Amino acid sequence: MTIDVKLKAVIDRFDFPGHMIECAEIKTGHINRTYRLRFAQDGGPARDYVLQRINNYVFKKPAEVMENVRLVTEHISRAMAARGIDPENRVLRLVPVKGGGAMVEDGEGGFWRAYDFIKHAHTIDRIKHPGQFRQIGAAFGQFQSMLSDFPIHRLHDTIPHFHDTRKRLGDFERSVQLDVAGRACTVREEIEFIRRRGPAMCRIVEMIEAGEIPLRVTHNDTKINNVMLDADTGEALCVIDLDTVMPGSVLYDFGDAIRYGASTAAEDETDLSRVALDIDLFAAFSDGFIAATAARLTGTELYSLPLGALVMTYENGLRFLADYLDGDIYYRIERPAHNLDRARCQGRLLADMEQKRAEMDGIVREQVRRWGKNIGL
Ligand code: GN1
Ligand code: MG
Repeated sequence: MTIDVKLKAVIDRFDFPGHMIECAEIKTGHINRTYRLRFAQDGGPARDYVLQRINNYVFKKPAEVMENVRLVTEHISRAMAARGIDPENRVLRLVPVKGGGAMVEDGEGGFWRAYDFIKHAHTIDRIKHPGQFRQIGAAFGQFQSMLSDFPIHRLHDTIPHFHDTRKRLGDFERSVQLDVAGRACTVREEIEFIRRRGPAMCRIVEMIEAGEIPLRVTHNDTKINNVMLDADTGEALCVIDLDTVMPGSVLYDFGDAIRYGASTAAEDETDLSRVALDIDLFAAFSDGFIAATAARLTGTELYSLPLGALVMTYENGLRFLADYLDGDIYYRIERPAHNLDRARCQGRLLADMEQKRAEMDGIVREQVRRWGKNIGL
């Protein structure tokens, strides 16, 4: 095992038991740098950990990210215990740093943290069958429901205005004007696609401002690969990637999960004829999510869940396109036009959701009636 000396120096500062026998990079996320480490202990079984360098271009205040993670994981552990569930292997657990704390500064401006790897589990990038997506819906729904009594004022806004569509649109227009990579003239159609939908897509922001829907503790990055599934049973074990847990709308969590998981194609599919909303997957996720949250959400929130799917698809499309215009500085890319491919794919998916909006609304109304009938809706 050859390993970078700087990385080794970071690893040595965490209080891992035993000695390291493996270190491999995991390349799933677009933001943080992530490694899987394996430690052997004399006489005991090997144990796995996740080591991550927090992207401090994206997260300007890593200490605040860590505090949010600590508070939220502690709260969820208590909520599980109160419900008779053993939190072991179901909640992220931070590895302590030698001498205290949970974060290492590497002397070069990098911040690192480590978690126990959720045992006997994996993540998936594509849904195989609706039942699997229903489970993931239930997991994100329970996450929401277990945090419903969390004192929201204690959370830091780790990325201010993260899902503020209006602010995102303003930033997008600035990227178009600055055009630092000289690409704007090649994506006129995509820019117009975003602009035409601007007013309608700011609806969630308006609802929050008008007090029509409340702020809640939300995950804000509910891709399916942010849930660890049991390797044998496929059961959803643990919600991960808690860096963007902040005050937000439940519509964002529902919507981002649908955007990614209920698409018939990958987020960066280049053959747009393959990109559509799979309505059966939509119904399955929605069923699991609404079953877990109906008792806690308001009627307006529940009936507006489909809007969340459209807005999150729109917002991710505009963010990918803005990053393409900015010269690919935010998301990790694997090919030159990767961000443009991602943006076009989101556009196609959104156009399909617009066609299927009435159907989505009908499914949610029926599920709310079914799951909400005991709560007077
Ligand atoms: C980023 O790191 P990852 O892949 O979980 C991004 C999300 C986007 C997503 C698009 C902090 O998430 O907001 O929806 O890519 N996270 C951040 O795939 O910007
Ligand atoms: Mg992630």
